[in-house]
Amino acid sequence: MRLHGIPHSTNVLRVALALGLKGVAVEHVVHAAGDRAGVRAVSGQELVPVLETGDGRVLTDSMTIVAWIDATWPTPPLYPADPKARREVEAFVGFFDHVWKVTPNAIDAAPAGDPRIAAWAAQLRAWQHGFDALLTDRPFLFGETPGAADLCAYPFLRFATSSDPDDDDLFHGVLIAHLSPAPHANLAAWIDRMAALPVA
Ligand SMILES: N[C@@H](CCC(=O)N[C@@H](CS)C(=O)NCC(=O)O)C(=O)O
Repeated sequence: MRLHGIPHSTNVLRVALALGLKGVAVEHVVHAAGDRAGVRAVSGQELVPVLETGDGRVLTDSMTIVAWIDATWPTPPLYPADPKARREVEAFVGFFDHVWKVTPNAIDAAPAGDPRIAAWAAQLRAWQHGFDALLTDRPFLFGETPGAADLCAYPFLRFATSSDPDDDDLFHGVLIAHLSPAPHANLAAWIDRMAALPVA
């Protein structure tokens, strides 16, 4: 299998964590962030991650790939077996990708001084209370073991506590500027817990 990415990619980290938890090895193909020709040649589109599964399939979209990994290597499970519990995790993933992520992207796209930025930033700070509450009395967002919700959110929320000095991605700069775990002790401890997980 080959996993196509770019340096510091949040969405690629989701897949690398899923493979790491499953103990599955992958060959990383790292493209320059500014040159997507190789990604386009493999997948017909420009976003990473792209996973070549080794049997002729080419998968795109990080959480689609995570669901495929979970179905292909069921142990340890990333989605709950119970259908209602699975639906809750899928709803979280939908919220994160189609609601939460819109906010830092909007800040990133807005011109400096845009009056809406303060409200978006306040929304990002407020959502941290929700993540912190989900982590009350349990180590991971939906239970005792890391799962799809954790893989989905961690690569973004980790910017509350750490960043790579070589990472010049402006979107990540928005996360660094507007996320802060203080006073969210559960969230900060979860970020540390997630950072210790194996990454393929
Ligand atoms: N929904 C996609 C989003 C993928 C995505 O936005 N990837 C970023 C890297 S983390 C990217 O390739 N961005 C390039 C661009 O926006 O031109 C997924 O979850 O995989």
